[in-house]
Amino acid sequence: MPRLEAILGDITASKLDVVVNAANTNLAAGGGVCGAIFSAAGAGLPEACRELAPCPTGEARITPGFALNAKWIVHAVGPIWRGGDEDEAALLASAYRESLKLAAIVGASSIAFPAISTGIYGYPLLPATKIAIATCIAAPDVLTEIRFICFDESTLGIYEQALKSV
Ligand code: AR6
Repeated sequence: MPRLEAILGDITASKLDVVVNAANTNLAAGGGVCGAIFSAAGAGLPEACRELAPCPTGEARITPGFALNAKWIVHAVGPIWRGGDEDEAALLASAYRESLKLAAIVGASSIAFPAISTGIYGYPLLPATKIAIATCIAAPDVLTEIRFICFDESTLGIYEQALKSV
């Protein structure tokens, strides 16, 4: 099982091998963590993303990290929350699982995730956190370190609580 931890921070500063972006299906720069990653990664990322788009919900794509400290960026598309009856849970789990798969394929050993779908896409934080942790526990063996980067104290509190029962 990988080492799982949650910290407060800005994912663009992460030095782990892979940074995960909470992307949209067009892999275009948006707001939230996606906008921050596009700004910090700089030139090259928009074009790399254009070549890989579209990325359906629940899937992921990988690009270099460009100006980030991370070697790679995995662009994972989580679901928009529509009340819970539109397969959101399975799609969110899939976004995490596909991200882990791509990271393993490039030989990464460490990966940083934001709380996918819980911002602009409106997924309730507690169930999203449980899905993130349950899916990451089953990561491919090469991934030894998985870090959840929480952008605010309330997100960190939920992750810390949920990680206690792992
Ligand atoms: N580092 C870590 N976490 C962050 C950062 C950061 N720099 N900035 C925001 N967060 P969101 P979504 C947190 O809205 O819900 C974009 O426009 C944020 O507080 O970024 O999956 C995309 O292009 C929240 O906890 O992603 C899509 O169109 C979490 O990251 C859409 O938004 C996710 O919030 C995706 O929406």
